[in-house]
Amino acid sequence: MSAALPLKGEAPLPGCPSWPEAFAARYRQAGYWRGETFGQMLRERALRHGERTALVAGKERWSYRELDARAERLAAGFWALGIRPRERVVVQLPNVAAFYEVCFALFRLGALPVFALPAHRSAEIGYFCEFTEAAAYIIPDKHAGFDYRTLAGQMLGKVPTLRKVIVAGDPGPFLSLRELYEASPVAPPEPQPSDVAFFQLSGGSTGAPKLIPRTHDDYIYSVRASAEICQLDESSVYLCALPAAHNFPMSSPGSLGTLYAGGTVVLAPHPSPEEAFPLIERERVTITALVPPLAMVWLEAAKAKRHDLSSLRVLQVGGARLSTEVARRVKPTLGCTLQQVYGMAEGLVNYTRLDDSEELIVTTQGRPISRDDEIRVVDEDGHEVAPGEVGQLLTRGPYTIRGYYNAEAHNARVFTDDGFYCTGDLVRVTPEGYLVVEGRAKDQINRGGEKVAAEEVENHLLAHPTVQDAAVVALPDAFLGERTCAFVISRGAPPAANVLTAFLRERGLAAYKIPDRVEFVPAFPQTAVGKVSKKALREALVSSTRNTASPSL
Ligand code: OOB
Repeated sequence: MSAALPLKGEAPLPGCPSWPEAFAARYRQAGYWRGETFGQMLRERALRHGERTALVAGKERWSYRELDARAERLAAGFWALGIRPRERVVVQLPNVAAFYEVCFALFRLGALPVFALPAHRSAEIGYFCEFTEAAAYIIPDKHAGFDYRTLAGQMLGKVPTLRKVIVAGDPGPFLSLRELYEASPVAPPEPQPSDVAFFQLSGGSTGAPKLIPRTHDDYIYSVRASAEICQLDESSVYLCALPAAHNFPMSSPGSLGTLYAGGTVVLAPHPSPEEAFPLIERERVTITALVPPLAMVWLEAAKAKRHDLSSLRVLQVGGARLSTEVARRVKPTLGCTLQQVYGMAEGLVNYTRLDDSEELIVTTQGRPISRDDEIRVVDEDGHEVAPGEVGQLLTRGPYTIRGYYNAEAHNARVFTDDGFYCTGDLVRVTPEGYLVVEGRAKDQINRGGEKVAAEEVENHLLAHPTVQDAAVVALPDAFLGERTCAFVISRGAPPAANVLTAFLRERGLAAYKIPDRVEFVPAFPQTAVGKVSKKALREALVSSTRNTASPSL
């Protein structure tokens, strides 16, 4: 595909709000957006780093040249299948090498991956396929005891736009990824740097997850700047232990930042110390990223000193609030620097810097990547609070989206008229300009970094015939930070709690969204204006659970 023609002068993808031209011009002029696409980036890295190892996954070890060649062949294969630029492709792969060849092939073609997580089931996947009118769905055969081909069969039966299911592994009745290698080379038109490259998923707080359109320009900027902040270079070895498709391990700086810098990405099939520690020792991993509960598990396991973890220079922790006590244990236990990462798939990412004082590192969630990340901290009326006071964080900048995909009404609520994204996070800014996350104004549960939108679970509960009303709230938890509790008003005699949780599973809801606890109540406490008071429900939970051991994971 060497003589590819760029798609010149195409209008932006319909339904994807973009930056006003004055901002785009400023971001280009400042050198943030450099007019590069992910397809070009890999091609250029293959020329520069040819035989260096790009990826290590199980028995696979791919050089930059090999990853590039595979992406090129696969792009031709997707083209031969009839997949065209801008068509959406739901990608649901675990931490396998195929994830990257698939991503880069789609990037090169300008087809748009929708990054589902391996934990998603028919409720989520069906929604992504229908909402994006996906043309294809790419899956593993089996992973963690689940056969994705069964799910794909259901999707084909229900989503009219879905034409192809492609399997990385034993294809069963579908197409194998390997077969796509046999297509003859073609030169489809290549996307523009300002085009949307893919969709990330929002943690969300409403009924349905929102889709986040990220462009080559904006995402490559965040990846490049993140790699610089984390001092990645050709000698860096990044262990991808969290799900590869999540924004944190993908871009902060994650696997894409590592590939940008010419380093090596090592994939862990599971983030447990049993899987990860031997990989750190064998591959001399220098940096990795975890959510707080996993960091706690690693710190405990590292005490046994069964593996040589001395190559590790940076442990990033983010996705949910890390307690200061746990933060303080990282350096003494693992002998490496902790880096707190507070980010969001919508854009803004904050990092503590590697040379910050230990006090800043353990007590704050860092500062933004860019001088042009604009930050506002506002009260409930939208007025800026006094410096150091807690308020909701609003942000705008060179890699923060201006709106979700096809979500006009929702966008009007969560983006200000002048384009700031309302994060729903309650923060304060320290005198050094660092952010501390103090809480949340959005109706979401952060279950150890996995985000659960209360309304989404409530809607599924309401579909059960015995449920008259439902309110899902966060239950504080020493290990996960939060778990979910569903308060339910039943019609007549309440069913057993596990009848409701089984019902949610049957509806195809991802396991991490299934309430950890169900409480039946005769009525909900109300706010002064007659809305359900989730605050009162949370307080009732805290007082009733004090002195009770939390259920195990
Ligand atoms: C990351 O991205 P998302 O989109 O899954 O979740 C974003 C939300 C934030 O709005 C905030 O509520 C929470 O997750 N969060 C944190 C946090 N990092 C994220 N809350 C407290 N402390 C932190 N360090 O989670 C994400 C994306 C890129 C990099 C890192 C995390």
